[in-house]
Amino acid sequence: MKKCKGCGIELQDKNKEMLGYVVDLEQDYCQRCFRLSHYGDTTYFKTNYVTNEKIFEIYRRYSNSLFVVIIDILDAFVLKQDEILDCFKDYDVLLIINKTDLLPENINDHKLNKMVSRMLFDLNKKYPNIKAAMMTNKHESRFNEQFISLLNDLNNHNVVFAGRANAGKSSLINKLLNSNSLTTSMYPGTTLEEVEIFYKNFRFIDTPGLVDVNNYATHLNSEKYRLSKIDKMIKPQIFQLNEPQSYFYDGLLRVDIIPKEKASVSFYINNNNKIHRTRFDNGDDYYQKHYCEFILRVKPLAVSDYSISDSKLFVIKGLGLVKINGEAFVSIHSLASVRLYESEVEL
Ligand SMILES: Nc1nc2c(ncn2[C@@H]2O[C@H](COP(=O)(O)OP(=O)(O)OP(=O)(O)O)[C@@H](O)[C@H]2O)c(=O)[nH]1
Ligand SMILES: [Mg+2]
Repeated sequence: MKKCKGCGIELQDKNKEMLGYVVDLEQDYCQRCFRLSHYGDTTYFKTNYVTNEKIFEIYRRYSNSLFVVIIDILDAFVLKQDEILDCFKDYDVLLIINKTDLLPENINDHKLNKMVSRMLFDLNKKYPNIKAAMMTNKHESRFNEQFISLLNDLNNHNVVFAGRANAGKSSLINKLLNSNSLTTSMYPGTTLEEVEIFYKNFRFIDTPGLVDVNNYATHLNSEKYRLSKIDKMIKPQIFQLNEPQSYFYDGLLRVDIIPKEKASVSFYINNNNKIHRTRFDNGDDYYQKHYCEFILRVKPLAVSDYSISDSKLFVIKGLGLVKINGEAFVSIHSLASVRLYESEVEL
C-alpha cells in the first residue's frame, strides 16, 4: 500500500473524485496535494474525512513517543480553559507555542516571554507531563538546533507532532527538515493520515489536526474563512468611546459597549477587515440593513453579556481578540456554536 508523501492518504488510481487519486501509482503525491500546493485549489477538501476519534487512535498507537504539541499563539491565550491538553495527559509533551510573529509590534520579546512563562507555570501544575516548551519565530535562526538538542535531552526517538488543525504541525516538520515534502495550507484539515519521516536518529510522525468546535474556522465557508483568518502581524483597530456604541465585524461579530464614563476597545483581527462603528441606538438598525451581508454566516449570532470593571481580553478563536478597557457593560454577539473565552493573560 503506497501513501501520499504530502498528506498520508492511501494512493489509488481508480476514482478521480475520491481522495488519494493519482493518474499513475508511481507518483508520490495525490491529486489533492498536487493541486493544493501548486494552485491553492481547495476543491478536493473534504471536511469530514478526519475525525478526532481517528486521531486519538493514532495517538494511542504511538503512546510511548514524545508528543510535540503545537499551539497557535492566539489559542495559547486561553490554554488553561481549553481542554486540548487533556488529550495528551498520558503522554510526555513538548509544548510549542507557534505563530508568535502574528502578535502586534508592541508585544516585544520581553512581554511575550513574561506572558508565556506565567502561563506555563500555571499549566505545569495541572499538566506535569509537559516536559519542556518552546516558542517559534523567536531566535528563528537557532530554532532547529535548539529543538533537536531538546529532543536529544528528552531521549525519545519517536516524535509525534500533534495538535489542532492548522496549528502548523506539518510546516514545523518541513522547517526542521529544510524541505517542502509535507503538504501545508491555510485551510484546516490538510494532513489526512499519519505521515512517517526519518530524520537524523529520529522518527517524526506528522498527524492530522484535531477539529476545534469552538473555533470560527470550523463553522465558516472557505471564502469567509480565507478573508477572516489572521495571517499577518496584527495591527489593532482601536476606538475610544464615552457613549454607548456598537461595533460590527462583517456578519461575524458584533460588540455593544455601554461605558460608565470613558472606555476603549481594541480589535485584533485580520488587517484587511475594517470594524464598522455606529451609535448603540443604531446598532439593531445597522444589523437589519446589512443582514444580506451577513448571510454567509452559517449559524445565528448568540449574545453573551459581561459587566467589566477595568480591562478585559476576550478571545474569539479563529477570528481574533477583543480588548476592552474601562468600566462598562458589554454584549458580545458571536456565532452561537462558538464558545467565548475570557483571557487571563494581559496584552
Ligand atoms: N504566521 C505564521 N504562519 C504559520 C506558522 N507556521 C505555520 N503557519 C501557517 O499556518 C498554516 C497551517 O500550516 P500547516 O503546517 O498546514 O498546519 P497543520 O497543523 O499541519 O494543519 P493540518 O494538517 O490541517 O492539521 C499555513 O498557512 C502555514 O503557512 C508560523 O510560525 N507563523
Ligand atoms: Mg498538516
